[in-house]
Amino acid sequence: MKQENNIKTFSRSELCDLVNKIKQWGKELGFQAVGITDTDLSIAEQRFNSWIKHKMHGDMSYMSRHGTKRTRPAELENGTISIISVRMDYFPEDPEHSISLLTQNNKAYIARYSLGRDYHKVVKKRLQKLAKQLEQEIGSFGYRVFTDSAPVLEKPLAEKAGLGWIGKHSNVLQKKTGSWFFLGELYTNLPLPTDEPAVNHCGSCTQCMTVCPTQAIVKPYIVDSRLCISYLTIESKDAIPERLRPLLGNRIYGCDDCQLFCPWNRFSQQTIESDYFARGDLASPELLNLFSWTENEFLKHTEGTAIRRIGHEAWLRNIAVALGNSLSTHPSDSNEIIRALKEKRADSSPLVQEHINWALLQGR
Ligand code: B12
Ligand code: SF4
Ligand code: SF4
Repeated sequence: MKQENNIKTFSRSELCDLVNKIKQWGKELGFQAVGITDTDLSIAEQRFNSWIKHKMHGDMSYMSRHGTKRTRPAELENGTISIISVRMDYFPEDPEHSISLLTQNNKAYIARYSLGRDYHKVVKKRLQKLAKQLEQEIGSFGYRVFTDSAPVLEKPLAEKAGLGWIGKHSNVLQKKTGSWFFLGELYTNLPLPTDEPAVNHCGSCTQCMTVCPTQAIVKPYIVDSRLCISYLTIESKDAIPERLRPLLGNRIYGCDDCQLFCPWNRFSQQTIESDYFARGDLASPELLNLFSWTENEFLKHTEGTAIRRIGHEAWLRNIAVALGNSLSTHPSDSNEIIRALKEKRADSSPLVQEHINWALLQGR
């Protein structure tokens, strides 16, 4: 915990007033929803352990490394008894444009969450402000802020805090706004009254499972990362398994299909955060242009975005696969693509060369 534990004793009504203020401040700071929950994640813990046991985290060793700290918040931050869970919307454009991009073989599809400023920075900064505001109100208290930055089980916490339910695609979504939002948390040692958990409204729908290009949602609510395009293009440093490459289409960084076609996302709103608007030409970029970037150009164009984290090698690996897919589906556009692939092959790493060789074979 960041601060000494120095809290006075509050009455129930003082705590209720405090929660109302926290929610109000959260909204003023740009969070679309704020909820409170306790630290009991016992059901999620069993599900999480089963997911790890079945090795569905692939090579994300950070998911299995922390023992029970992820599922028992007080083991991660001593003294934690209440968690403030927040939601920040990020969808930057008209969803129809995103859907239409998926069918344009000369364009690249980049997950919509990553087109603007890296959310880790934006959400964390706002949460720090929320904590400071709370501190001004009640004096020093114990807290720590997170957004995808430590072993925290963000989705089950958000569901318990009433922010939305975990859908069959495993993301948190809400009836009025869909799922296009980030989550963040403020762990505290304050005995705050908790909100009611969200109720599941997936019903008999299985749309996300049907549209998933790689069938990564192996059962309702269970995503096998090893099949998920988000994992293959962002988290994995290795070769993309050959049998999955044709299924990636033009998705070169992350994937949104399970959300793009979810009926509840019909009601989603475009974000009001200009930080999440697409930088430069990232919203509908040409594959060949992105493939031509040198490492320095890659670093320059992706500065401040989450995309930068994958590095230039994985970037080229992913685009080579998309170019191969373009060759196989639209052979008439092949000359320029073949030339670009051959040119890049000469000074690429063995990993990228192997993906380029695969791509060239798709044109035959
Ligand atoms: C690891 C990780 C990934 C991995 C694994 C995905 C996954 N499903 O876990 C990969 C790289 C594939 C990934 C991809 C994406 N991610 Co991610 N990811 C995480 C991370 C770091 C941990 C998630 C985790 O704990 N997974 C462990 C498994 C066990 O959890 P789970 O799949 O959710 O399983 C739970 C439920 O399904 C449920 N469950 C299981 N069985 C059953 C059965 C029943 C009946 C029920 C009701 C429930 C249930 O219990 C499980 C345990 O809680 C979080 C940040 C964080 N620290 O929480 C972000 C996070 C989940 N990711 C996020 C995002 C935005 C994405 C992408 C959309 C990015 C993109 N566009 O490419 C995709 C979505 C892919 C998908 N369909 O899940 C957001 C989601 C926001 C939201 N609205 O929910 C998070 C919360 C980051 C953030 N701070 O905003 N991600
Ligand atoms: S992100 Fe894409 S690959 Fe992953 S589960 Fe969703 S639709 Fe499937
Ligand atoms: S597509 Fe259907 S099943 Fe999947 S999360 Fe949305 S409502 Fe639930």
